[in-house]
Amino acid sequence: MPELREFLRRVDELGELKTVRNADWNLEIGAITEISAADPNAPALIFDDIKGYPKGFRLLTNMFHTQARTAVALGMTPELRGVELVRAVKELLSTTKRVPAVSVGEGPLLENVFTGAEAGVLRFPAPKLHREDGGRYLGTADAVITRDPEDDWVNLGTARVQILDDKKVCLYVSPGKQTRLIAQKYWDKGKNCPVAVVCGIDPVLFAVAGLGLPWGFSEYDFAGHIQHAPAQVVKGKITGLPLPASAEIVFEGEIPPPEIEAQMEGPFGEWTGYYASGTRPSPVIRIQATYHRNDPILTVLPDFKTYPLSSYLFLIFCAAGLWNEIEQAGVTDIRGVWQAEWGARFFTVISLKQRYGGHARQAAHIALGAREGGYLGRFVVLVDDDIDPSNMQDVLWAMSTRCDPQTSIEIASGCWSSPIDPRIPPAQRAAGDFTNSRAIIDACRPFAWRDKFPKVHSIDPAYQNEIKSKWKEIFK
Ligand SMILES: Cc1cc2nc3c(=O)[nH]c(=O)nc-3n(C[C@H](O)[C@H](O)[C@H](O)COP(=O)(O)O)c2cc1C
Ligand SMILES: [Mn+2]
Repeated sequence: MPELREFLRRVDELGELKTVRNADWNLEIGAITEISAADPNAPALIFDDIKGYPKGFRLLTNMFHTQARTAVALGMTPELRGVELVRAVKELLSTTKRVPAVSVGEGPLLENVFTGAEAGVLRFPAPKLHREDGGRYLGTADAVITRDPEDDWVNLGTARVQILDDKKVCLYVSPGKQTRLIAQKYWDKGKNCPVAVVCGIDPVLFAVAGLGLPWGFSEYDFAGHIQHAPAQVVKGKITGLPLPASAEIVFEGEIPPPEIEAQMEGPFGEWTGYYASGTRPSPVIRIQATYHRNDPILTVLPDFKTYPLSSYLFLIFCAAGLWNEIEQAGVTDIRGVWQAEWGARFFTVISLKQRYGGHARQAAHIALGAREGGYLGRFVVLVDDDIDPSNMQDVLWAMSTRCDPQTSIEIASGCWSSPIDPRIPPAQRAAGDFTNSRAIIDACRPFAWRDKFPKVHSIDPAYQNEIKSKWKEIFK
């Protein structure tokens, strides 16, 4: 899948694109998106004629709200669903090759370039999404581009970007993220870190910028692998960083060491449905250049309590990555991994065909200890292979009927969480301890007496079809 605009054409063909006119960036775009997002089949929304902005300066929300759109964005067939979609992404992730970006002289991104006094971010209709947000966010569905000054590779990571004024933004980058580790290398030498931020972004680049790749593995190279074609880049005029040639909106600048300048970032309504990370002094970017295509599209990914997971993209990548991590640890017969729409990484389900006593628990323990899959979780539910892990009705039935709380629930503590975990107690938060506990809920039939477990009664598919065709009028 190449450009955002091509993706939108395909989404439109599926009948999943709607245009909204005359909305205000101040709360209305957020509210319209929040109300529409309560419907699991909500279309992608293109906002145009945004109050105070020229016609054509557009904004996109609900990009990956359905599994069909997520599949299309990844160049897959829109019919893929649930575990099958996770399996396809898992294949992509496990056959990783580096496909380096290629430099091109020209690209639509260069249609409008502003440097020096002309550069500024208020020309874009950045929304204030939720009432108590600390301000307008230009970067939500974005990628922050930096270059490692020692090993000379280019990193892309998604991090939220809040506007301070026309020439300055601040960003929230969690400890340990590569974007932060790279910036720190410049800061340690007393230098400013050169940076570019893409905030009107192609779907695949957005997908990979949110992934945890190994140190030294450029997300550009990974995007090339996923889209089966190298990413095309143009050279940034200020930083020399490679910018995606078909991006909608990019700005360049530098991040001074936080000892020199830091500003309060947040609060921001997070994907958990809470304002958990609050406000804290954060690095700023001094803007030096802005780029945009004609009639640019700002990509926006707001999160809401009514449907906290406003993106299937990350749910599916996360589940696929965890599935690979479990298999790489040598645990076989995993039939599917899923993360609940209403809990995302806090609620993981693993379905497997049990082969020996302890098999299911092994899978769960790896889920807790895995580098990516083990981050920011809470519940890991184990189910047998007759349960579809992406079907919460099935999963709750298995939990209700196969799990004995006293013997089937296991608790682990001191696990890797994050400041955005709303359940970190205040004193622990103040002490900078962002660990939490996890429950493994074993909802598999106990292996030793699985054959004595009461038989399931449900209609078999063949008889079901026979009855359906015999009584067609009833089952229309
Ligand atoms: C939609 C979305 C928003 C995110 N926002 C942030 C953020 O504001 N700050 C942050 O540190 N990580 C955020 N993340 C997680 C990082 O993008 C993710 O951990 C990524 O692997 C970081 O890449 P890096 O290690 O190359 O910097 C977000 C991820 C997604 C998908
Ligand atoms: Mn990275």
